[in-house]
Amino acid sequence: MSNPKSVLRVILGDQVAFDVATLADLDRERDVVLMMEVEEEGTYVRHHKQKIVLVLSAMRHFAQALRERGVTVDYIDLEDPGNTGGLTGELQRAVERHRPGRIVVTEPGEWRVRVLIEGWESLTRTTVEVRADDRFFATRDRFAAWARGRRGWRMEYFYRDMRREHDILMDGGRPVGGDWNYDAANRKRLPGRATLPAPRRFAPDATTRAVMALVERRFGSHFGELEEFGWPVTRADALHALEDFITHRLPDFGDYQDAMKADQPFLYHSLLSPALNLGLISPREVCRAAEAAWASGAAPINAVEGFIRQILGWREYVRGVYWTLMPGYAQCNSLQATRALPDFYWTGDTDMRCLHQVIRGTARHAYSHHIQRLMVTGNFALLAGVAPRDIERWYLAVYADAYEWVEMPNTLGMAVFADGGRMASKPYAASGAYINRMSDFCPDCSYDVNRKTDREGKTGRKACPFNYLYWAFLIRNRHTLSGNPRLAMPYRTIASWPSGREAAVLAEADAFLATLDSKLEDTA
Ligand code: FAD
Ligand code: DLZ
Ligand code: SF4
Repeated sequence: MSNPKSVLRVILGDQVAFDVATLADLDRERDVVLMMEVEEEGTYVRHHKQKIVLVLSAMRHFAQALRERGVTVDYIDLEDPGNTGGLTGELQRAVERHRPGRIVVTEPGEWRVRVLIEGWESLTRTTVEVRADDRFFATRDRFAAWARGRRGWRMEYFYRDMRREHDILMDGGRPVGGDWNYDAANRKRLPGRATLPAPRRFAPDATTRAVMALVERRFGSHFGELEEFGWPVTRADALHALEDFITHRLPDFGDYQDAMKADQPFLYHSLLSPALNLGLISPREVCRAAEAAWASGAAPINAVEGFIRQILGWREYVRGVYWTLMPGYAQCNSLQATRALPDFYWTGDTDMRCLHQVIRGTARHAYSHHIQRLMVTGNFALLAGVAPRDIERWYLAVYADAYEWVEMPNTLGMAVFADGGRMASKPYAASGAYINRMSDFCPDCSYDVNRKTDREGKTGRKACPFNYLYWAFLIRNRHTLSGNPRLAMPYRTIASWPSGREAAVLAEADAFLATLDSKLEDTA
């Protein structure tokens, strides 16, 4: 029998928050919360096993927490008989079961799911209310209003507006400490003997262990390992993770934000993105906790401002870029890059130690920090001319924190410059010298970071591929990039080269890139 007054409230996997808009006016007597484990959400890209465990375990814990608060939850298990495997199929079945008066859902984090939801009303003949996701500082409309009429979008100016509007790190109308940005102080290399604080990890409980077994059974061939799973899957765990970061790592976060170290993927980073993106903690409480650490003298301004900028600035900004430019954004390819993703992105099987380190770390933890993503795997894909869609799907598949709204602009805009500069003012292209400066990867690599050409030198090692790939990238994209004032210096360097050098660099790059293609053919 139809129940016209009841509401079916749909909670998606990355909406496991008591304060999500869907639940704002929940009536415990009449309403039903619907949560659906479905095969399709684990396979539309073949997610890292840890990401699937994280989302399903967080969903199961949240359903339990809702039930403990007296809420009726209709929870669809992945292995329930009759599970159709898709969100829409499960919603239709739930509407037949409950015959609600209306359906309420909060806007999803991916365009793909938004399109699904748009079809729900006509499919189910039930009114569907889609609510704005107010877990962010800026609504989509707020970003659109900021972007409207601006010729160039730059995160820095959006961020300053956010600081003012939300009164974070402000002293009246001025930024605390006098500056908006302390980045110049935040590019230190790690001292060789630094003792690193181990971040708090969370041993899987019975619920998580059951999901781990399920994921091995159903998604066993996906990329990644489960042995070191330690992500927070409940709000209580996420709050402990926040406290652990603020106390033990935030004070040094700024100094070593860009540093990399072999076998140390975490350094002073917060590891909070998986919990933030699921909704276990809110960006507001994270920023306020960091601000309080500064106010009490527990952490310096360069660390606290640098950290808050990542969340109040970058995180909000990339979401605005995504929703403003989709769906066309997914197809952008301003540098017309077409190479297939090298196979070693899935295996880590490469002599380039930096890439090996980052990809192996990704397989073990479903995590790598920002500079590893941007300046190692991203930089290589940019220099090698990997097709944007290939590398973008890779980032969406391999990280525990990956959802299109945040992953896609970071990849297409920041890492591979496929959007022609909507996100970043220049490509983040760098030679081996950058990686050598910011890490300890190079001394033990089978390539020589100090050699520029492909022959062996005194060390018996060949030149670092990042070196000639960097110059070949600039030469090949001269037509598109040479007018960019921020690239004037390297183009002046190329102009000063003796004749024949350009051709030699291109030939070296081609010879190296051909080895990647032939490996792909071998595995095809
Ligand atoms: P910290 O270094 O401790 O930073 C604190 C928080 O700031 C993060 O938890 C995150 O919420 C936010 N943040 C930092 N940098 C960014 C950024 N550039 N964009 C948005 N938020 C940011 N982040 C994701 O959450 N999901 C993704 O799928 C994702 N894909 C990325 C792909 C590429 C190619 C690149 C270059 C970056 C990507 N990032 C993504 C941004 C960033 O790398 C991660 O947010 C960060 O590494 C998460 O680790 P952490 O929590 O320890 O971050
Ligand atoms: C990532 C993910 C996975 C693996 N599984 C589910 C699921 O079974 N059910 C669900 O509601 N959500 C899942 N998710 C998260 C969704 O993919 C996410 O909500 C959308 O991509 C929108 O951001
Ligand atoms: Fe990477 Fe080159 Fe350094 Fe090797 S030498 S670790 S390839 S930057």
